[in-house]
Amino acid sequence: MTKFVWIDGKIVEWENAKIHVMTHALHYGTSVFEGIRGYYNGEYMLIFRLREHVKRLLDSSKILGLKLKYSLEDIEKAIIDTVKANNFKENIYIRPIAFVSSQTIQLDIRNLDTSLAIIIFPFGKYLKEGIRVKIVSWRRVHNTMLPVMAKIGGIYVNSVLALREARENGYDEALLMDINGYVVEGSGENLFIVRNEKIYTPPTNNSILEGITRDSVIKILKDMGYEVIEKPLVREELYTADEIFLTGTAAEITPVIEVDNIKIGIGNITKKLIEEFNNIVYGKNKKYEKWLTKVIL
Ligand code: PY5
Repeated sequence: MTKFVWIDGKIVEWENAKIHVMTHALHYGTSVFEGIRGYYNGEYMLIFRLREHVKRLLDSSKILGLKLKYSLEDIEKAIIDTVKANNFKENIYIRPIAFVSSQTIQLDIRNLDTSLAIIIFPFGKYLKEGIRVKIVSWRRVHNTMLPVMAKIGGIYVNSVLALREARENGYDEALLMDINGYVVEGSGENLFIVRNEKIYTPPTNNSILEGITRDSVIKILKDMGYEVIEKPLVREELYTADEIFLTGTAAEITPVIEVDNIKIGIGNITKKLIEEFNNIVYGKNKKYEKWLTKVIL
């Protein structure tokens, strides 16, 4: 359905957005990417927290050591141009990806070429409303092993294996523990729990991706008058939680209804938060308008 893809400064037709099999990133996972949502409100497209996503793409590139030829402003403009070119009048997902594009087996990437592509497609729900999760046996790679704060392609093998284990056991999503046995995040989502009216989420030094939805949700909850505490979480705190939800660009705010076969209710805080989040992303809350980039189609 997508007509146009942006690649290295040009907008090309979907069929022509191709790379060679010897591309470095295909062999070694040397890519960094973003996932961004665009919400269509019937009149125009609202891109959620575009600047923060592009900034994280640049930070990920810096951590991996990719030399991008484009500035923050260049990439923002390229994304907006690609949104306009495709002209989707429905909700979309935006996937910018920078990757080592040289055709070589060399591991030394210092002098290799980097390409940037921007792919856009219509996108609805990623997970169902109310999911069953399993704390899987694969551990989240520790940030002394790989820089998990960067959204690097290769690191996602960790998520792929975790999700496969959960799905093969009949669950919808995986939760991973870190090397120290703290439950830290989902295969593609950050974790929040509500216990005794307080809200907890693992801190960024717990080998998590520093989610932009996580940051948004912390701000929204605080504005709603709740206390949000960043602290490591053990399995038993999840089993005895009043509410659990996952956050992410794809997952948005997804309530968890079961952890390892233990039932958890969808409570009022989660419900109120989802309602508030939906208002915000569709531009119905003036206070958070700064999070939205309006694109007239
Ligand atoms: N943790 C991991 C491992 C993630 O992959 C993601 C996002 C998040 C947390 C949440 O980050 P944010 O709120 O900034 O999106 N995952 C991607 C997404 O687009 C890919 C999912 C398939 O949601």
